[in-house]
Amino acid sequence: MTNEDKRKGIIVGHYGVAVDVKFDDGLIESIRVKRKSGHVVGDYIYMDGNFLKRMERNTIVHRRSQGGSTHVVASNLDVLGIVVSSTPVSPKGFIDRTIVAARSSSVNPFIVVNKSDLESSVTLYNEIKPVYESSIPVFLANTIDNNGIDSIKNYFSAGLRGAFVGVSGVGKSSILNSMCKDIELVTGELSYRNEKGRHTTTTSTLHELDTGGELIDTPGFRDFGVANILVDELSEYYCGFDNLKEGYCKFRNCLHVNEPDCHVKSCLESNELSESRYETYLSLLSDIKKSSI
Ligand SMILES: Nc1nc2c(ncn2[C@@H]2O[C@H](COP(=O)(O)OP(=O)(O)OP(=O)(O)O)[C@@H](O)[C@H]2O)c(=O)[nH]1
Ligand SMILES: [Mg+2]
Repeated sequence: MTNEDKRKGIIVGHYGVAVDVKFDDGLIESIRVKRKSGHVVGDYIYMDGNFLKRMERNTIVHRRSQGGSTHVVASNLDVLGIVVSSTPVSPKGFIDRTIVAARSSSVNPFIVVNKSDLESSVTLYNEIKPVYESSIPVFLANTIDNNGIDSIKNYFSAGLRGAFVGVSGVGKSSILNSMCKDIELVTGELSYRNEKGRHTTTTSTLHELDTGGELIDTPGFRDFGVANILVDELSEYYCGFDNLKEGYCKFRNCLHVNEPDCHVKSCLESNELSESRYETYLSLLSDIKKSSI
């Protein structure tokens, strides 16, 4: 039997020693795997006898945990949805780090500001929108009256495959439930004590949307650290340098810190680049330097 004839599918759920595979004939089956198989939701697989074999990945999004270990969030994505809300608050720099992680994996990031029924989330949206909207899509939505949910569905309807990432409690699972009537993910109240999420979702799962496209719900985490990129790659992916007027730095591997004839620094001096965007870049640069030591 050639590889062409083997049963193929995609991993749609991951449960430690077993994965749920949706085969090309539409059937979903649970298949046992080794605990540290390294498979993730989004992986294309084929069956070799009773064994599941992973095919080469097109895209891989990595995340560094606070403990310093690297995780694969999902594979074979077109887009990555960064979900935030006014409560719980996401860590400083979270959006920028996640954008860099997505872009460095050739995955297009977008932002969803959820809980627009809360005035504080609308304020957050008004802060975020002018910074990012010229580079990536920024949506405002809520799952109470579902305002804004159709725009996210339209975005996916071209047949995109994406994943939602964000801290626990921002409403990733709730948005998925609102996007498709067949999806019934468990959602959880915030803790009364500190208004943080309770890590309700514990495994990643992939869902087909009835209006087109596929979306992976992922467990919330405390922060999204950038992994597997080099310091001189950062400015290529950083959101804020991409719309600067045409120009070149003297050195090809310029880090835009102290180098002479730096185009980014000249844009900063002429106020084309804001101080705060530049400072966020410097803090990401410092994070990446530290993590690569
Ligand atoms: N006010 C308001 N609350 C919302 C909205 N969307 C979700 N919530 C609430 O936020 C809480 C967390 O929602 P979840 O969907 O479980 O959040 P999550 O991001 O999936 O959290 P984890 O699975 O723990 O990562 C729940 O109490 C939801 O009812 C919204 O648009 N407005
Ligand atoms: Mg969830």
